[in-house]
Amino acid sequence: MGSQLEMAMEGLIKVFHSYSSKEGDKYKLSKSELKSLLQGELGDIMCASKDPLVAEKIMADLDENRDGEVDFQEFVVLVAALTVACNEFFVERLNN
Ligand SMILES: [Ca+2]
Ligand SMILES: [Ca+2]
Repeated sequence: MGSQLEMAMEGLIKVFHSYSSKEGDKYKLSKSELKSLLQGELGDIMCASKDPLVAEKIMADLDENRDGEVDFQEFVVLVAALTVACNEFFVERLNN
């Protein structure tokens, strides 16, 4: 039995691979794989954004090495940024 953090990390890895293995390179998210991950796993955040091109923008931001796909290392940058944003929201609510 892992700790809560270990289970969270394992969950992150599992989610990434369940989407990245659908087509092409098994270890990278293509644009359509990234889109279905965002819609399937981050639906609330995606709905909050009214921008129809948000997936394209996220893709362009994340793809550091410009190979047209998002690998795990690039993906965790997104998760870390979103987690920081959620934490700020959480802390704000605690203090009010
Ligand atoms: Ca893939
Ligand atoms: Ca890339």
